[in-house]
Amino acid sequence: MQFPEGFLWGTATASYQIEGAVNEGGRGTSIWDTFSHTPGKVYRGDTGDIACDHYHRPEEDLDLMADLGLKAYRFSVAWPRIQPDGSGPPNQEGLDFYRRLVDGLRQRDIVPMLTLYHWDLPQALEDRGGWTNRDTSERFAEYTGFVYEALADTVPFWITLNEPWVASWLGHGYGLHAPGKQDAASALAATHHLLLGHGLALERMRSVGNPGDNQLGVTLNLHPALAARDRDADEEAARRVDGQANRLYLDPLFRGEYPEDIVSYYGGRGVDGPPVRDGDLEKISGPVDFLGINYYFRHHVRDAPDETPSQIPFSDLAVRPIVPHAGEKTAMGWPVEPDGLSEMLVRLKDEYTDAPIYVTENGRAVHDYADPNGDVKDEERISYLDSHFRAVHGAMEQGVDLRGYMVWSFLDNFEWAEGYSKRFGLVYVDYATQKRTPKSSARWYAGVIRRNGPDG
Ligand code: IFM
Repeated sequence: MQFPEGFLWGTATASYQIEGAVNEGGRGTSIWDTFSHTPGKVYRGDTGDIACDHYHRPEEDLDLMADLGLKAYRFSVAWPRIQPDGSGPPNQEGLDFYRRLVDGLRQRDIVPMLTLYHWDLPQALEDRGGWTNRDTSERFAEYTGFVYEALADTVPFWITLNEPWVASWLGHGYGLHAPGKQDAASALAATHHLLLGHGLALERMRSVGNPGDNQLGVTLNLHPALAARDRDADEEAARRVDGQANRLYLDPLFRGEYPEDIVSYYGGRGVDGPPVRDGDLEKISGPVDFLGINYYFRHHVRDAPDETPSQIPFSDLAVRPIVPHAGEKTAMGWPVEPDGLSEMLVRLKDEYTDAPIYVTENGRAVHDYADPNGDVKDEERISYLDSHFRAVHGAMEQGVDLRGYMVWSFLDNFEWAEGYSKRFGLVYVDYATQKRTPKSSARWYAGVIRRNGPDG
C-alpha cells in the first residue's frame, strides 16, 4: 500500500497543551488559564502552567521530530503571546518564539503547518464577551495579520481555526471547556463569530499577499452520526446531531448558508440563531485552498425526548449519545472506528468540496506507562493508526484528494478537561522530569514515513 509521492506525514500539537511558560515572554492570560485555575473544571486541578515545558525546550523537541523523520509538524500560535490583551500592536517576543520554531523546522526539512486559533483566546477579549461578541472576529483578523506578516515567508500551511464546534459547543453550549458557558444561543453566536473570524482572517492574509505558494484553510472536527437503534426516531436524532456537529460548519463554509433544520430546531425552542448580518456568509464561504479534518469517532445516538439541556453533549437536541458495547474503546472511552474516517472523507468529496484535504488530527489515548526498562509499548496505538491509514487509503482509491496526515499527538500533553490523565502522544512525557521517551508507536511511525505507507 503506497501513498502518493510527497504525501505529508506529520504530527500535531497545540500551544496551551504543550508550551507552559504561561507568564513568560510577555504572554497575557488566556481563557484556558482562567478555566483551568477554576476549581472543579479540570480533572485533578491540572493546568497548562508547565505542560510539556516546550517553550523552554524547542530544540530538543525539534531534534526528536527530525529523528522520527517527520515531513510536517502542525502547531498552534498562542494568541495571548502575540497580543497579550487581545488587541493592539504585536508583542515581538511572542513572534520571535514562533520564528525560531519555524526556522528550526525548516533547518530540519520539516514543513510547518500553523494553526492560528486552538482555543486559547486572550482573557481580555473574553471579558468583553469573547466569541459571543462580533468584535472578536475583527480582533482575530487583526491578530492573524500580525502573525502572517511575520511568518508567511516560511510557513506554507495556514489553518485559521481548530475545531470551531468544540470552541462553540463544549465552550459555550455545554460548559465543559473554557469559557464554561452553558447556553445554546451563546454557542450559536460563537459559531457564527468564529466562522466570520475565519472569513475575515482569510481576507486579511490574502491582502498581505502570498510570498510563496501558501495554502490557507480551516480545520473541522467531523463525526458521522449514526442511529443507535433501527428506529425512525433515532434516525431523526442522528440527523439533528449531524446538523449541529457537521453541517452547521460545512454548510456555511462551502455553501454559504446555515442548515435550515438546525436553525429552526433551535428557533422553535426560543433560542436565537446565528447572528448573521448582510455579507457575512459571502465572507465565510470564501474559497479555501484546503480543508483540514480531525477525526476520532462516530457519534452513536438515540432519541431522548425527556432529555433537558445539561452538560451532556446533544442533550439540548433531545438526544442521548451512547457508546456501543461491542468493539474496542480508547482510554477516552471513544470507539475505534476507522471506517467513519473514510466515510466522512468520501462525503466531503461528494457533497462539499474539491479542495485538497489533510487529516490534521487523528490518534488515540492509551493507558501508557514506562516499563521497568523505560520502554513504552503502545501496541494499541500502532494498530489504531495502522487501521486508520488503511481506511484513508481506501478513500483515496475512491477519489478523495488527501494530501497529508498529522497524527495527534507528537507529545503526551494537557488534554483539556481531562488534564494530564489522558496520553495521546507518540512520545511519552514524564511530567515530573520532562523526560521524553519515544513510544513503540513513534518508531513504527518513523518506518511508515520512510516507506511512505504502513506496509512492509
Ligand atoms: O487534544 C485534542 C485537541 O486539542 C483537539 N482535537 C482532539 C484532541 C483529543 O481530544
